[in-house]
Amino acid sequence: MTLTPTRDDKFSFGLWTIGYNGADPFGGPTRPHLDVVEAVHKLAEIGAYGLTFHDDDLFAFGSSDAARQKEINRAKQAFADTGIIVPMITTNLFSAPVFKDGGFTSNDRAVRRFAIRKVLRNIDLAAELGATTFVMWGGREGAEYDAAKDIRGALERYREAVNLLGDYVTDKGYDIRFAIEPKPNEPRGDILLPTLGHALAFIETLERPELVGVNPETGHEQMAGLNFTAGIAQALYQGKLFHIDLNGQKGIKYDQDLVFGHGDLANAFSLVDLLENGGPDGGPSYDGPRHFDYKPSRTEDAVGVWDSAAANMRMYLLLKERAAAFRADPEVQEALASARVHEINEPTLSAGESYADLLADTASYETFDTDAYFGGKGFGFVRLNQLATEHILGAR
Ligand SMILES: [Mn+2]
Repeated sequence: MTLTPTRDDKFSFGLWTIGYNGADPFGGPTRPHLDVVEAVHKLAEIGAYGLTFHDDDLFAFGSSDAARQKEINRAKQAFADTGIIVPMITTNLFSAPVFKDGGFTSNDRAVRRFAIRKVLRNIDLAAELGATTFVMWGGREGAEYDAAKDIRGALERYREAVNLLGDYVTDKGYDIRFAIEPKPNEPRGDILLPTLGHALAFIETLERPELVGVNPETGHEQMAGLNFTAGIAQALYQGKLFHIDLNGQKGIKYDQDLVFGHGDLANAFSLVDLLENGGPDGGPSYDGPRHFDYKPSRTEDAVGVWDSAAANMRMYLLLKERAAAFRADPEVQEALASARVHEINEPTLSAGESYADLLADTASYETFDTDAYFGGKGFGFVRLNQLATEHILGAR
């Protein structure tokens, strides 16, 4: 297995990631602006296949039509020159002051109408550039104060907006699906649809639920103290993993956007194992972009930016190689069998068996000796986890 990224690995980066200038709430930029043409050429050079962006990453908010078109044309030329594609586009409904109380769910109706128009314009651009996924991160859709936001009303407005977008892509015949990106907080005190589970439940209320899935981000789920791999497994189980944002986070604190694997390494390993080996035939369970939504730390210079971009891809490939070694290890296979991991896939009732049959089965209850059943024998999960950890460390 090679550790050199190729286009077949489907690694993509947001323009706002490599283009992050280092500004944070406590200090200004530490790096100059990164031009899109340079970004595209550099991404092609290091082995990525895709670039993603918010409208405002490419052309400043409020740009004239001519200025907007000029930047689109420059980017298109760079895509044509390098073969870099645009798998996903997203709309910025959070930076401009007009969105200070949100876009789709601002208490102000005129802002909500403006927000939908901004998204529709960007969907047209997505279709023009061949993007098939449209991500919706509602960073300002939320509140700091319970009395300031009618949550049920806000969810209804969110639903109204997403239903309208579904009508739009359907009427236009666009090959575009939507992916909601949950986040619990930051920049708002509390954000609507704070976790993957909230988003999955919301999607089922939509008029076209088949058009809408999720774009979970490692750090966002971990900010809520949740297990990212387990959440991704549920999104896959429900056929809703439309896109994924990979990065690193160290526990419940501000959104760190570290390099993938530089946060919870063990969870990053189980995630890559799930994505690459969790399919029905033991192959990949997800075939979309491996998209990095990280930030090169504010301490880094231009060399550090590209070193960190490359580090994301190398971490993914290293973990993919480690996961393959884990799966191929006979001792791991024996430990998995001994831990009875695969037995969870056996239905609890036999084919054709009813609850009446279960009630009539005295061995299942009346004579089932719960005290003696395991005979003191354990599952061996710790041994299995030790083997996984040794593979992560390269000790096996
Ligand atoms: Mn983040």
